[in-house]
Amino acid sequence: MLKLYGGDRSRASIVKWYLEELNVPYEFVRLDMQSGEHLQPPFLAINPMGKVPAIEVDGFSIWESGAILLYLQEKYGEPLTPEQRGTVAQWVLFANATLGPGLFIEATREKEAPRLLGGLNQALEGRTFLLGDLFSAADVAVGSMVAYMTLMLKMEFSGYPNVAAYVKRLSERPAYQKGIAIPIPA
Ligand SMILES: N[C@@H](CCC(=O)N[C@@H](CS)C(=O)NCC(=O)O)C(=O)O
Repeated sequence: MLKLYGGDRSRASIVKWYLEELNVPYEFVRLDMQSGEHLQPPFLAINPMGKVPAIEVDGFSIWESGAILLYLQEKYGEPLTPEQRGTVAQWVLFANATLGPGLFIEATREKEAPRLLGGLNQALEGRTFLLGDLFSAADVAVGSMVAYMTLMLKMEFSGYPNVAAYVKRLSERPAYQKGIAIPIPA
């Protein structure tokens, strides 16, 4: 069975959400990160960087939440066209390399928020999900980032109505509730 390695309140929730969406059976291996279990040889053999999340399946292991999402989409998700795959990769990379750092780093937040959230708001115009009607790993990557912003930065998206509606829509999904488990205020 697929093993998902994570800690309490870690980015493993992102992967958990997507595994629940895909209905893939998995075992959650909770590492005691307080005591540094993620820095011990057994876990370093899975991820030499000593970071979670990581997954192990059929003797194969992979880490970095974005890479894991893309792998799971390819292995268990609906077949996508090359253009859809490219678009999913674009949003997953945007979530982890641009949106997260731009908004979680206090020094850049004020400058980056209008541009990044404004752009996301525009991209969501007339769309249910980032690929249109099809839910994908892109929504897990971007959706979990905006959910974390709601929870950790107490951000509200009142100036970005499409983003606010999108976050609410995602948070109502049963798989989100099992994985991320962050209530989004009404
Ligand atoms: N870019 C990585 C970030 C991984 C990461 O920083 N994970 C944190 C937990 S959320 C971690 O393992 N921290 C432990 C440490 O740095 O010692 C990803 O998205 O997977």
